Amino acid sequence: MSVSVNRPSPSGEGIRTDWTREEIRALFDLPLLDLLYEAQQVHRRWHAPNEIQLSTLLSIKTGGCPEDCGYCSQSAHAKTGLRAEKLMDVDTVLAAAAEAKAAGSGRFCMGAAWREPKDRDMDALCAMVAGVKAMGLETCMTLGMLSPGQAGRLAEAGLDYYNHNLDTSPEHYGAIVTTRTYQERLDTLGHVRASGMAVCCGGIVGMGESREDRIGFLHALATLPAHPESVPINALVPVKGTVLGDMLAGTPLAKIDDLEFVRTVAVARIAMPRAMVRLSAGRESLSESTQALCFLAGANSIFTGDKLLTAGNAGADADAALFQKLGLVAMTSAEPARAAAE
Ligand code: SAM
Ligand code: DTB
Ligand code: SF4
Repeated sequence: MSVSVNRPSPSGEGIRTDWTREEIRALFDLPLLDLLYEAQQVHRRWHAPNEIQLSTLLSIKTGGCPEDCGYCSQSAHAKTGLRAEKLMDVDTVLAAAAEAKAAGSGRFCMGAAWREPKDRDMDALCAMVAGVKAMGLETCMTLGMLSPGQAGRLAEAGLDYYNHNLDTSPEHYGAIVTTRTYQERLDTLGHVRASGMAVCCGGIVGMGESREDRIGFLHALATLPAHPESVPINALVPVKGTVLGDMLAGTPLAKIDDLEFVRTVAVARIAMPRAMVRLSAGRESLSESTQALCFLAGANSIFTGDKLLTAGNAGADADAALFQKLGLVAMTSAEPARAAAE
């Protein structure tokens, strides 16, 4: 089957939200080198090929989450021994943001282990957003589900991006989370979009899902009313004591095949040309060569620092060495370059 990939004009014409599952499947089925060639062409039309955005994560409220996401160390249903903490105070968050900026980060992403924020937390959350933004950093939060009113308040405080992942295909979702529905995730994404904030929405591969689930996952993202501006692709970090960490421990499924991960990144790039495609959790488990292939496939953002929210991450030294070897530079402007398109 032939696939009409995006050939976007500078105005954004040609960006498609009407992808069929068959078309997404056909992209996955391309010979790897053809897929990478297509992905790299789309990438160069919309993004500066050697610039990577650096983001830093901070867990502002750790552990004790009532949701039962099977991958998550912070779920109260998991037996990970993680101690539940209260919401951090604003000054501590701002000190961490200042450190991230000094280390070269352009974006600061704050995550909370909540089903949804309580209205009584909103003043502190808005103060965090305003303080981080005043430092000249791009701001992102991930706090669980939001009501329209909460989304509006965060947008007003200056929140640039809200992260809320679909995580997997609609069909596979029920095997991963039972305490909320796919539709509830879509509803929150709608509230975020309506508030004017940019959407950061992606998911996890390597949870024992099938190729068809990865197709369904990217199809769901690429057919949202508007593409997310940012698409994090996480490789499962198998954490002992979580349902998925324990289920996959010692099985051949424990780690996603490297080239299947690269394919997933490439299809995301082709289907959503303007999005920042973010190599997120699990990057530590990818070799330098696999990461290089991911950048070739169109990934253009990474998390820096030696910690994600609770899991480890490739530290700044390893990333500096990788950038040096590959000739990559940190993106200086929050707005991705669109040199080739303009
Ligand atoms: N509680 C909020 C929520 O779930 O919307 C925000 C925090 S949650 C940790 C953000 C995302 O991190 C999840 O949607 C999931 O995609 C990713 N994540 C969490 N644990 C992970 C793991 N062990 N491996 C890979 N990705 C993970
Ligand atoms: C996302 O998709 N990946 C980041 C961000 N959104 C918040 C989080 C990854 C969390 C990895 C597991 C942990 O650190 O506990
Ligand atoms: Fe809670 Fe988010 Fe972890 Fe799910 S992914 S258990 S909602 S912190």
